[in-house]
Amino acid sequence: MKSSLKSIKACAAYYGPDAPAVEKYLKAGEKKAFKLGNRGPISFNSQGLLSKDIIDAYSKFGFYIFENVINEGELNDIEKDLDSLRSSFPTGPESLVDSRGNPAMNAKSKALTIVWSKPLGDPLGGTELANGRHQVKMFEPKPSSDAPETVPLILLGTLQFSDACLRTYAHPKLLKIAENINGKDFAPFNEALFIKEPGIGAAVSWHQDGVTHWDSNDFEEGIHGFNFMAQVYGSTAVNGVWVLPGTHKVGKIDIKKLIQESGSERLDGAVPIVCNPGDVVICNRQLLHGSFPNCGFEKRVTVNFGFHKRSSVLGVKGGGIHSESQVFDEEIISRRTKPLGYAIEARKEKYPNEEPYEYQPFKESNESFIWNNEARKTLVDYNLEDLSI
Ligand SMILES: O=C(O)CCC(=O)C(=O)O
Ligand SMILES: [Fe+2]
Repeated sequence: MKSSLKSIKACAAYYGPDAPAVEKYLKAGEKKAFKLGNRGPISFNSQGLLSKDIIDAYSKFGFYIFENVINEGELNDIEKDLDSLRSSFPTGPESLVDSRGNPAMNAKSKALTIVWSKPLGDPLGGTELANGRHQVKMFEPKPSSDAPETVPLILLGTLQFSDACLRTYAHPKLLKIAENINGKDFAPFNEALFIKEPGIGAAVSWHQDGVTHWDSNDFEEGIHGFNFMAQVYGSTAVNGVWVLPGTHKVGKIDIKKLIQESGSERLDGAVPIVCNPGDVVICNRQLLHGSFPNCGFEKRVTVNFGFHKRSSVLGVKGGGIHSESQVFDEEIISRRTKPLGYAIEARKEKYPNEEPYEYQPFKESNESFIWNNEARKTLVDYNLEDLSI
């Protein structure tokens, strides 16, 4: 694990009189994170079930770090795609062209594809966006004078923009984990990139992800699903997601009150998710989490993709955050699952010697997929039907 000491100091300096408190908080959080005991390689027992110690740690803390999941070759492919994608981003929120004047990667998208921010800003905190779940605005440090006016923070609908991310989406061990946690008929959620470039990357204010099931009679710790967070460049106390362990079990949290009790946005008891490149986190969507603006020297890009229990989405009226609110019936879920079929085929093509994941619902419905240009076209705007709960 790379030491983030230099970045911690540089980051703290952005906080003026709070600098010593920030430095202390980041260092202590990092230390605590390593002591939790919720990281290690993916491991299944002889019956193919996820090891009990992993399930227990995931349930106890609400997140677990699978080490060394994405190998170097696969990471290189993702990095290449991210670089080329980044170079074809629009020049700003209102623009349809990239920096060379060519149509931007999302010029034809109807769905929302990029969430922008001012550099080191917190675009969601304290707003009504995303159902007001980001209750408090984080401190927004002043970026250097040569920072761009706006920076991308989130890219949505990743699978239509990157073949490498599409293939990672079908990683057989990760899908096996999804099956262990959410059942063989697990359903998709959404896919996104979180982009935090050094010196400019914006904050994602403290929040819990779920919006639909907090008052359900069937409320339980897994009802809003989970996200996989694959780390391309690693993640640190400075640029990574912070979580408050165990909060996925307690229901909806009054974040303003917690911040008041902690005396600042640096919540007592929170820890950063610290990862090497290639590590993949499983993070319960109910866990209280967020990330500070990236005032350090290392970039973070998270390849995010989530899964639900089928019972959490079937017949449920969507939360309206990632897609227009509508009741998710069998047909919508089946349509929204097709990208997984293409992803499995795309992965088979690239890694013919790997045992592919067999998704039970495709087997039952006799559905088969071919990954080609026709299929690629069907992915355009597929995220209009994200199963947002
Ligand atoms: O990556 C981040 O900074 C935030 C991630 C997040 O909020 C999520 O995955 O739900
Ligand atoms: Fe989140």
